Amino acid sequence: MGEEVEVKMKVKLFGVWSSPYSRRIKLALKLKIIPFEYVEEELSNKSCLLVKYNPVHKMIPVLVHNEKPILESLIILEYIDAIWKDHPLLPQDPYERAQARFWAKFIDNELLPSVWRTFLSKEEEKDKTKKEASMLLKTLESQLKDKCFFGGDKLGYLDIVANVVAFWIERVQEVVGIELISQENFPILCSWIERFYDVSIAKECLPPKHKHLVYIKARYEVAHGTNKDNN
Ligand SMILES: N[C@@H](CCC(=O)N[C@@H](CS)C(=O)NCC(=O)O)C(=O)O
Repeated sequence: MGEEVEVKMKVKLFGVWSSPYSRRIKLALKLKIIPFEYVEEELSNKSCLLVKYNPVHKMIPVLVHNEKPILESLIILEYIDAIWKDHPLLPQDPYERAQARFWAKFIDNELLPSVWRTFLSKEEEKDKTKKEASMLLKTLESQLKDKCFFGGDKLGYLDIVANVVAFWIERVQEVVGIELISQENFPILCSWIERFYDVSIAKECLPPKHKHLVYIKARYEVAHGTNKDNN
């Protein structure tokens, strides 16, 4: 018990409830059964601690382990996997590991910006941006081949990175009214999403749907310049 408390004191996660990036870290810590203290940040009023730990970008998530901050969700996932060896997240094979890292960067640097562009696009650009995002989603889907998860039989590193595809895109498209992922167009990806949420820890980590939809709507209106307060 004493040891448990001590470990708990050592690991802190600074995050935001709605962030898919914080969710990656929460999910990894829970899958590895690592006790941690969660600190909810307010991005419009960032805490001194967040700014102290991440003075360069002042962004969440930040993992603090033994008072030392680790930044950037993909780097934090690798750190967690390197420190806590049980329930490995990254593949053990060096080639597979390199592949997982490649696809994680693909999601963050290519797929997500393209999806966001589609959701924010003007009427005349919608078809073009949607086509581009769909192509990138197809490319990602092709990585599943006949596997249950991107990581193989078990939910792993790339599944955690892709959690944003599993819940965020689905919810944003509901708010925005642009259908990017459907059972018809992406049957393999949709089956993966179902399997993802059959994992109880992954389901537990989901932001509450109604609260999340309200939040996405407000963010979308601001980003799209349609918020009444902005006019
Ligand atoms: N590349 C970063 C992205 C994290 C990110 O975008 N965090 C957002 C919240 S979802 C943030 O902290 N934004 C700070 C701000 O809006 O000032 C990661 O993977 O950790």
